[in-house]
Amino acid sequence: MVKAVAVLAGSDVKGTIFFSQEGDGPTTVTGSISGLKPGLHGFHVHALGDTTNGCMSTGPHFNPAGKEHGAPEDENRHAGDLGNVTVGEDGVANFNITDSQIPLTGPHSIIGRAVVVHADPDDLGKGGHELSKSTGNAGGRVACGIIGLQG
Ligand SMILES: [Cu+2]
Ligand SMILES: [Zn+2]
Repeated sequence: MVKAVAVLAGSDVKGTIFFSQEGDGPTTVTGSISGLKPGLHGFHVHALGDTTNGCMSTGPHFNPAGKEHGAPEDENRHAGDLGNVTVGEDGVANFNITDSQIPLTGPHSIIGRAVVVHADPDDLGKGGHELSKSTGNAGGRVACGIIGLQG
């Protein structure tokens, strides 16, 4: 079992996101994020674990296969496309995601990259906006954390 964690520590938004993978199986992503406005918020793995310029320097969505932006269940998606998290009226999102394209080992490992939560919903590539096929038009990067190995 390989485990990883990312801590989101913004001015208002806070959260901890846990990743685990057994062998070559899918990766489980669980966590809680607070301080967001209620509704859907885009949630992705971005390519770089670089926060020298805040979340802006984490690069684009992790996309080792050179595909278009999509929904987690789509064949044509970025590996980092985890869809949306749903925030309740209390400003908290709790989630449990299982995904096969974000391994914690091997050449396409997400260790050392970043997880980013956005201001707006991810349209999953289907919104018809000029940004739909690259970012899901999910708006600003509200909070991010670098994915690091956990013992
Ligand atoms: Cu993103
Ligand atoms: Zn994407």
